[in-house]
Amino acid sequence: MNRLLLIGLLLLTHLTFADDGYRLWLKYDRLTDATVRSGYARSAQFIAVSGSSPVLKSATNELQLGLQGLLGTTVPTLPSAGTRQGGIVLTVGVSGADANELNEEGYRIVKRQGNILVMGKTDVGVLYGTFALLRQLQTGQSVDAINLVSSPKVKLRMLNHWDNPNGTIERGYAGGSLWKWSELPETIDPRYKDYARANASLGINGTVVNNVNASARMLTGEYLQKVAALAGVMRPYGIKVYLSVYFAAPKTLGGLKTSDPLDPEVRKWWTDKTAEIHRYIPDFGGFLVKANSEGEPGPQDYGRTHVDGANMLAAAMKPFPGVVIWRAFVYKADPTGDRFKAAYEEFTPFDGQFDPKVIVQVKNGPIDFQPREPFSPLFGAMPKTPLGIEFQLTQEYLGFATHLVYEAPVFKECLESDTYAAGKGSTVARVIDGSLHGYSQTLMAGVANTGSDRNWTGNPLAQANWYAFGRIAWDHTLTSAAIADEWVNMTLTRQPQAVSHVRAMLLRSRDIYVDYNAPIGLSRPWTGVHFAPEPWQNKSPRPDWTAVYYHRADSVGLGFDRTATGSNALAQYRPEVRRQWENVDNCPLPYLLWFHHVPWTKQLSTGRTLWDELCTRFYTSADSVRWLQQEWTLAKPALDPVLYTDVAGRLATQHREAIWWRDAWVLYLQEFAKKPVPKPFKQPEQTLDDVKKSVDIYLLR
Ligand code: BDP
Repeated sequence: MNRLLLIGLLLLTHLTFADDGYRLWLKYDRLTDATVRSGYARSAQFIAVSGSSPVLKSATNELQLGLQGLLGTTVPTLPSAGTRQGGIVLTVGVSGADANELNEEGYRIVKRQGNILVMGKTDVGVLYGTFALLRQLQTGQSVDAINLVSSPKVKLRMLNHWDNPNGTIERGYAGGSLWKWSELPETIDPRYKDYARANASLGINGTVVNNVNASARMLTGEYLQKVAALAGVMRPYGIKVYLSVYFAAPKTLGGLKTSDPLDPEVRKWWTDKTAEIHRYIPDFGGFLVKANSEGEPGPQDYGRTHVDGANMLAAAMKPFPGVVIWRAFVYKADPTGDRFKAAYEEFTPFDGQFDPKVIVQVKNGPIDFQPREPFSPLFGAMPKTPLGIEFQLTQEYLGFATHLVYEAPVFKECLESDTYAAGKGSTVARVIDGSLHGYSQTLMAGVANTGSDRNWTGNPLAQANWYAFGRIAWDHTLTSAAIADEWVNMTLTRQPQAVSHVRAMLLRSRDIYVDYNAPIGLSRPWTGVHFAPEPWQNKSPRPDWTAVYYHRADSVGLGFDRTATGSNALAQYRPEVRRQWENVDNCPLPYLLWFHHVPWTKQLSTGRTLWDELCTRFYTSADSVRWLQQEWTLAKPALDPVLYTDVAGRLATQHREAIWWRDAWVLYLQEFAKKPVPKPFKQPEQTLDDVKKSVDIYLLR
């Protein structure tokens, strides 16, 4: 009996204290520093809120929840502050100087007449301000003279879920879909609300709930009811719901003879369907379309163009505020072509021809979410078309849920690249936020890394990528380090030493991964599952679905010549950009093999030959995973033990797999380079055949 009691108690302690990661960065654990806590408590004696919209209710509830957790006291809510001081006042509607610098979703937080005022032009602005105030408290900032002004730089900040109606997720590594389609609309999982809270805390205001490889089923009345139920949960958090659509739905679902976008019956079908969607979801966000890409149907099946397809949907959307997001991720099986050039070739001729409701969504790089890519040349080449950007949070090419890769530097690197589209300073960020070409439809999308795992993202540290995406979509000038600091403080620990260890890990993680995976501008060393090393892979119905197509290793050297002597993809960039990359002698190393076929013996800017440089990177990066492990251990005393152990296990696996990658690359490339592994590194213990066998086994079904 006593034993049982003891086990029960132990279990209870475990349940109470173990951090399962569910609360993400909205943990609101009690502040341990009593002075800080009582300082905050003096400024948060009440919450005054005039108005009762559902969004304001969300703000008030969140503030109460947060203060209750952080301060340990229940804070009363009043309809107005009256003459009282020492509280937090949520106010919709700003005028005069307060209104300056604020757009419709922005907020201003000031200390005035003894109260903290959270103001916005709209209730959603106040909601974002509330989360910003909570962030200040969570990260231990003073609120005595608080003065914050912030407005989102991009209008549509959204997650793209690649979730299927059968509950699976394409490229999902954190369990099944969040959406329990079979239970909807009757059963509303409380998790939907927590998802909405997490997104709203970052300013994410849109969610595409289904896969771009869309099922027509999502457009049936049955599913629209389910989607409407989700929209009902999202609405009080300022989030609109969008749908990916299957272009051939008029035929497969509507029973028409064609899905030709110029056919009157097809146009009517979409017009009626769009109206029907709005009967279920009056504030529907819009459509996301993958057309004529990787086998998906599209207007080209009928001899029509992307413009015909997109504008047809835009016409159907005309009576409503929603948008049509048309993806530029297209490439054809062209044995002589260069996949790098495909999207630019297909889309630039249409610049200026899309309906104003259309936004063209472009992946950050020209190929496909590789560990490191140059920015897509489309960003510098479509001044008359609103372009949105698409990043991938789910780590399809970044080691799934095992390897640690903090992606803020991936986003920043692309956004800070200069396209020179309108002279120096024409960064991708300024194209995307509309300031360069003056468009008002602006969009940043992240392919979600969320799933049904209790901690949402599989690897608990991958939550930082969701967080970073949202923060950057709101304000692309935030630094990777500042975002990492916020996230670690809010999510893992506020102990300064531990924060600095974890911050260091996050900030170096992407470069470490790149160096054992695809260093110096290599890409796609894998085919099928996008995880195991397969640089030798040379068989496929399409040349651009082999690994050798991308790295072009031969007895002379390595890399894809995209200069004028090769595919000339570089000609798709402005001359200023081209000049940075076209000369093999001064092309920055991160992009070298993207643009040049470099001899093994060529001396690089580091003083090493290409072969030696590659080996140095493969070996030191695999060793650096050990460093990640050490940093994690140093942070251990300040971390939740369950979370610590979870991540420690993943890092150990990452180390083993980094060596797997290193050996695969070194042994494979050595066949061409015919050189020894340079000292002090040692020749791998296994042979190329050993590694190939291990990969074959990994890929066995
Ligand atoms: C590729 C993925 C594939 C997606 C495609 C896309 O492997 O699953 O459907 O991108 O973005 O990276 O459409």
